[in-house]
Amino acid sequence: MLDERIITKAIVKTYMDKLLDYVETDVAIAGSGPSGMTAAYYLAKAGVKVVIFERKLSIGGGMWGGGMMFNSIVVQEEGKAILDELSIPYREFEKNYYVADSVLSTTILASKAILAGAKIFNGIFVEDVVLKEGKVSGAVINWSAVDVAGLHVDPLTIYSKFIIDATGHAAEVVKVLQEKSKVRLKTPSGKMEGERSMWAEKAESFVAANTKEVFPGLYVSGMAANAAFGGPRMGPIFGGMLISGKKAAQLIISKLKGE
Ligand code: 48H
Repeated sequence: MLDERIITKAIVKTYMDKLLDYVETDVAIAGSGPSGMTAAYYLAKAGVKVVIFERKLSIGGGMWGGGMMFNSIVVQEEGKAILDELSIPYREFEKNYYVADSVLSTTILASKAILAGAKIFNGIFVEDVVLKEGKVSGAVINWSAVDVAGLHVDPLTIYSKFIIDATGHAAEVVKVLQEKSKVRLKTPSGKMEGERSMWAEKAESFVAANTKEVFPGLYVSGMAANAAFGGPRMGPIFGGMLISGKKAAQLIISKLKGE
């Protein structure tokens, strides 16, 4: 016999316990695209307490869709090591061009991150940050459904030693910080530089180089790094997203260790 009340209690209690556990965390990541999930995987693997808040119900961001909804992704030589490390299958198309199934890549990446210890809260978005004494020290979160319905409902707040803006092209966390607090970012102009038009080769090296702290306590990864620091887009080549996520994790791990 199945008791619906027990099903309800099981879901509500475990969810609330999980959420309460993440009111304080080492790292909060906004967005579960490829860079955010890669960062979460490497952070969790290193024993860092990490949570992802994802606006949509589905994880994966722009990875599912491959290029123009042809559901394959391309990864170049530099990113291949991460595919190998995650045991994501691929085949060589031409020298330096490896092709992977975008659905399998997304699901493996998500499961590896979660199994390594990262928590994902989907259907929740980061709408603002906690800014105290010149440092970003938490995330202000709300249900995506509240936003979609246009309801006037105040958010809740979690504390986090570091935040990664992995929200993709929009760099939403950097944007809200700039717009509300008029802070000077660590970009050339002190403001968000904005994404530039397609140049895959340049964009891929740019994203790796510009995955870094954009403001005390706030890191950027993936397309948010290019949007913040003024890099071009690269289309459906995903090596840079994986490398960027790994780099964001490594930078934060070093900071947490006080290196
Ligand atoms: C919580 C949020 C919020 C918010 C957005 O766009 P993504 O896939 O991000 P990346 O940077 O890891 O990967 C980019 C890649 O997918 C891509 O678009 C490429 C390579 N484009 C090149 C080109 O030329 O076009 O994922 C971002 C995720 C999404 O799932 C959003 O729903 C989510 O972040 N998100 N989550 N709070 N405020 N804003």
